Amino acid sequence: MITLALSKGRIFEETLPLLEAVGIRVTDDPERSRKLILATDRHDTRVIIVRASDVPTYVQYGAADIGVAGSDVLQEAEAKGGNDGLYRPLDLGIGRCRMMVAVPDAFDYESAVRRGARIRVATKYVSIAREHFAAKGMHVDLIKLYGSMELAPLIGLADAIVDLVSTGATLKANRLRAVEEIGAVSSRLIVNQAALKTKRPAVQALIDAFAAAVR
Ligand code: PRT
Ligand code: MG
Repeated sequence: MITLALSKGRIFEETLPLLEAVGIRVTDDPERSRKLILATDRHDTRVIIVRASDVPTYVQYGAADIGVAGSDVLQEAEAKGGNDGLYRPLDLGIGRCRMMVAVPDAFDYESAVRRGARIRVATKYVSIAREHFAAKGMHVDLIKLYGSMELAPLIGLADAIVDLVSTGATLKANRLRAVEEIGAVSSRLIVNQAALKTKRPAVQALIDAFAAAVR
């Protein structure tokens, strides 16, 4: 049995066409059913639905053989010192966005940087943010949030946020502007290193098929 870990929402939706190209059709719909283990038209392949930030954990421990995770999630886990036992063979080119520093339109970030001011930054990506500001030599107080980062500067919880931006519509709607890019983000295929040995033919065939589907 091959177990593939995905998260609901954009990763699932953008992975589906790739899976079809690989020759795997998921026969359960996670948005309609409450099932967390989804069947496919291959009797030896199943899909599990987990939180986006839990995908690397499932694959790392071998509870899933393979998974799809955002490079943001992988980078954050790595900065925390995790991700051992994970092999990252492929950029799937889906879930593309950018990790950005953003501030309210009225906040003069550039001047705060010049003055060496200590600012408060709210983010889900505390480790990535810490590395980014340390590299700039900036002193920041980091506030960990689990979602809706865009709200934090609007109600005085923070001066700035570190978050993902794709169209920029969310920033615009909340009168925020991006002031710095931390890096480009896309989703990666991740593979359990032990499964690559013990289930080599099936797992390697899947990696090759995904690579062909991406091209
Ligand atoms: O929602 P949940 O708390 O369960 O988990 P999650 O938010 O981590 O999962 P999900 O499904 O929202 O995101 C999964 C992955 O999608 C992320 O880890 C990224 O790798 C990738 N991805 C790509 C994005 C975006 N683009 C994105 N735009 N994830 C989130 N966003 C959010 C962003 O945080 C912001 O709130 O969309 C908003 C901005 O979008 P625009 O288009 O208005 O700029
Ligand atoms: Mg989300």
